[in-house]
Amino acid sequence: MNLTHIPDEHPHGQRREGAAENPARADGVAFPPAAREVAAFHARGFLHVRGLFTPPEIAALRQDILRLQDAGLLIDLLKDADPDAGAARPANLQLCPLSPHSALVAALRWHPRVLAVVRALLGEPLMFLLDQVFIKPSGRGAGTDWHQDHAYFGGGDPLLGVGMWVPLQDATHVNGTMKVVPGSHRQPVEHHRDPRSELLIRATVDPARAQVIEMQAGDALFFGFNVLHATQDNRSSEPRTAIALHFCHQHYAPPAQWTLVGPLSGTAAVAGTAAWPRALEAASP
Ligand SMILES: O=C(O)CCC(=O)C(=O)O
Repeated sequence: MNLTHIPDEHPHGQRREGAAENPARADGVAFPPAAREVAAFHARGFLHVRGLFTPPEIAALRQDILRLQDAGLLIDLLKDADPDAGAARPANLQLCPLSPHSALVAALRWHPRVLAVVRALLGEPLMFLLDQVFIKPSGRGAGTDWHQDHAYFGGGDPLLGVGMWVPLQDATHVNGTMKVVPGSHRQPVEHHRDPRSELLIRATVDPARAQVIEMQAGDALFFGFNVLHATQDNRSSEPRTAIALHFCHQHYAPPAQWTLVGPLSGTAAVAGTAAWPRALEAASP
């Protein structure tokens, strides 16, 4: 695919980093993505799908994540960054893997609309790799610096994997939404340790290449394992929470330390597709 023909403007109205404040709301594409939108994913490396989840689904996920946060299960990836800063210290809270702690999240990989999008992007048989949650507390929530997920995963064919990022409230340029570098999915770049954290790595990106993806609760952003992405600080008065699930094609060939779960198709899917409505019903008040 010739990346030199990717137009500068995103066709769905997402703004480029550095554009004026109060940008037009990003609108993404409707479910199910059309063939040309799948082709755009392969050209750019990402796809913003609007309204993939219903408000009750998002509410149930939010409630379940709050339960895990209240139980003290999330760790602060920046806990050693600035020990003298006290309560105002920047924080980037994470729990990974997430599904061992949540039957609802464990069923999310079987959500029929999720599987339909991932199948359209990667083909079959599909496998599941991992899931996690990120919470940026209000006011002091620190963005996650530029990186490619493949740099963490350390193997496999990155073009055969896709992450799904799901904000559990609207995600804006104020509360720390996702930024991506269109077309970065074919080229691994060098990463270095993020000096703020024992666990994070980061890459250097020219901000002019970045696109800010603003999303409404219920939307999902799909992006390839080598897409350069980052989130912004949370400058709002509410926490910003997002969960991320990673899927791959069975031919992904991960390094030995990873265990793929699946396939999420064939006979397993017959039982699997019942998992989401059942878990949602059990989790709903
Ligand atoms: O939600 C965030 O702040 C970071 C998400 C991220 O970097 C990822 O899902 O790989």
